[in-house]
Amino acid sequence: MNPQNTKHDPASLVNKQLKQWVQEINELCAPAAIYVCDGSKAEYDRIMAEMAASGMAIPLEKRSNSFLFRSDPSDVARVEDRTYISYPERDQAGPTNNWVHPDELKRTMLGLYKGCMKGRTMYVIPFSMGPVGSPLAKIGVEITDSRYVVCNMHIMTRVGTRVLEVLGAEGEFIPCLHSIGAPLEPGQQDSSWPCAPIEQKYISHFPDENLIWSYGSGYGGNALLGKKCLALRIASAMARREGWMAEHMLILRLTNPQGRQFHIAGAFPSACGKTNLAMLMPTIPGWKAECLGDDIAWMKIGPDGRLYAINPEAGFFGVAPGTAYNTNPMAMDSIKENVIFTNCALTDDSDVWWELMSPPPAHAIDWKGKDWTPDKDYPAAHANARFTAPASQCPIISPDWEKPEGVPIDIFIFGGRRASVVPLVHEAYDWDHGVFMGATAASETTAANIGAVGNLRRDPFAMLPFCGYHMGDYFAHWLAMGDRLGDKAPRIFYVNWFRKTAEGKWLWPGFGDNSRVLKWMCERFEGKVQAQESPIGLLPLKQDLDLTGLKLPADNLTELLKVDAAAWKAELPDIEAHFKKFDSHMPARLSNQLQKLRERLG
Ligand code: GTP
Ligand code: SPV
Ligand code: MN
Repeated sequence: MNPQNTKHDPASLVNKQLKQWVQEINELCAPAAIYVCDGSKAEYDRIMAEMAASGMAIPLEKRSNSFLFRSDPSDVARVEDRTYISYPERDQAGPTNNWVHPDELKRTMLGLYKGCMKGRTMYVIPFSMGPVGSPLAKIGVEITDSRYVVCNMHIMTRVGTRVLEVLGAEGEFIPCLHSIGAPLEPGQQDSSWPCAPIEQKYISHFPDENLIWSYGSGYGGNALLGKKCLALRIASAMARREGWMAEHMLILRLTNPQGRQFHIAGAFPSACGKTNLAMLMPTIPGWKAECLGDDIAWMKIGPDGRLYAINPEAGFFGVAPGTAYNTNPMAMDSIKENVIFTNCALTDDSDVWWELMSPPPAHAIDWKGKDWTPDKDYPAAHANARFTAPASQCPIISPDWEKPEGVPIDIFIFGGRRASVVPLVHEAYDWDHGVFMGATAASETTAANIGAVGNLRRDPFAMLPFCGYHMGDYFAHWLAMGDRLGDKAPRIFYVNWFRKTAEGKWLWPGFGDNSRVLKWMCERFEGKVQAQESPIGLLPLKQDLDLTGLKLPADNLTELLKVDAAAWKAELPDIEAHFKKFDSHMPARLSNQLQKLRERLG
C-alpha cells in the first residue's frame, strides 16, 4: 500500500501538533514507511490479510472473518512490574506504583526507541475513547509498529478519519507511542510474534504531560494503549484534576418486572468476573439485563446532580478460558464472527477451543503451537487467552450504550476473588463505609498479569495496577465525589462470587444466578427489603434472597452469608499495614472507618 498523496500520508494531517509529533517519532524510530489509519473495514481486512499471509494470523474456517494469534510465550499478559507512573516527585506516584524520574525514564526509553521500527511500517492510529464527539470522550493517537495492535484498536476503540475531523487543526489529543521493540534488518526473517525481552519492556505514563510510552510488548493492555494506559492510568489523573471518575468497572442495566431500570457499575480486579456480570442472563423470571460496558467506566456528575457513566471502549477484550454457553452465552454469541483470538487452542476442524468451553477435543494445537490431547497435564489455551470482539455484536448490548451523555448510576459493586472470609454480599452503611470497602478490597491474583497466581493482595477499587497517581489521593477523590453527590450518590455493595468449600468446590453457582444478588441490591435501593446489621455491613435476611428454582444446599447459604468475626479480626492487621503505606495521603475519614470496624468486631 503506497500512502503517498492520500489520507494515509502523514503530510495530509491538518493537526499541527500531531503532524509534528509524527515527524519526531519518524526520525526517532526510523520506520520503513508511515501509514495513517482511516478506520475502514477495507483497511482492517487488508492489514489482517497481510498478517495471514505472513503466518502470524491463522484464519478460522468455523468463524467468519476471525483469526487466531499465538503470542511469544514470554508476552502473554500485562507486566505490572514493568509499568511506570512517572512524575517529577516519587510521592506523586505513591507507594503502589513503580516510579522513575521522567528525565531518567525518557533517557532510557529514547535509547530503546532509537531505530526500533527499522524495516517495519509505522501506523498512526487516531482514536476516540467514548462515542466520537461525546462531551465525555477523549481523543488519543497511537503510533505503533504492530499490525496486530492496529486491528485490535479497530475493534476496541473508534478509529479513523472522523476522529481526525473532530480533532481539527488545533484540538488536543493524548499521544500514545508504542513499539514492539524488534527492528528488522534487511533480509532478516520476522518471527510470528516479535517483542523485546522482559527487562526491556516499559509501559510508561507521564500524567503531567498526558503522555504514554510503551515499549517491548505486543500483548493486551501493554500495547492497546487506549485501554488501561489511557482510559484508566492517564484518565484517572485527568479525572482527579477535572472532578470526574475513571474506573475499572463494568456497566449494566437491570430492568425489574415492573419496568423500573437500575444502572449498576462494578469494579472487580482483572479476571474476576466483570465481563461475565456485564453480559448477565438473569435466572430469575421477569428480570432483564443489558450490557453497557465490560471493563471501564468514565463518570461525570450530570446537570441533575446524578453520576452519569459512559463506556469509553467499543469492544471486548475478554478472558477466553471459562467462557461457555452454560456460563456466559451472550459472550459466546458475541464471538461468532469478526473476532481476534489470542493464545487459544486451535481445533482440527479450524475452530478455537479453551478450557471449560465444551468437552475437550480429542486433539488440538495448543497456544504454543504444539500437539495437545486431553491427557496432557497442562491447559491447551493460555489462562489469559483472550477474544477481541466488537461490543455491537453482543445480543444484549443496550440500545443506549453509545448515548453521549451516558447512563445514571444507582449502584456500585466492589468485589474480588476470595475463597474464604468474605460473604456473598454485604452493603455499606453509608458512602464513607462504601469507600472503605473499596479501599480495602482484596483478591487472589490472576493470570491477567505476569506473576504468581492465587496470592491474596489488596487491590483497592480494582485499581491497584491502573491508578495514575497516589492511591491515598485517589481515596480522597472518592470521598470528595461522594460529598458532591450527596443523597444522589450510588449505593455501595461488596460481593464475592468465589467462595469455596474446604474441598475446593464453589459454594455459589455464580454467573446468571448472580442476578439473585443484584435483585436484592435493587430492592434495597427501592427500600423494599430490610437488612441485617453485622460488624462488616448490612447483610440480606435469608428470606429476601430470591433462590426460587435454585437447588442450593441450606448449608451453603448459611456459609455464604456468615460473618466470621474471628476471621475478620485476623484481617485487621493487614488492613492497618495497607493504610499505613499511604502515610500523610491517607484520609482520616477512612482511618476512622477502620476504627469503627474494629469496634464493631469487638
Ligand atoms: P478482565 O478482562 O481481566 O478485566 O477480567 P473480568 O473481570 O472481565 O473477568 P471475566 O468476566 O472475564 O471472568 C474471569 C474468569 O472468571 C472467567 O474464567 C470466568 O468464567 C470466571 N467467572 C466469572 N464470573 C464468575 C462467577 O460468577 N463464578 C465463577 N465461579 N466464576 C466466574
Ligand atoms: C485486565 O487485565 O484488567 C484486562 C486485560 O482487562 S488487559 O487489556 O490486558 O489489561
Ligand atoms: Mn480489565
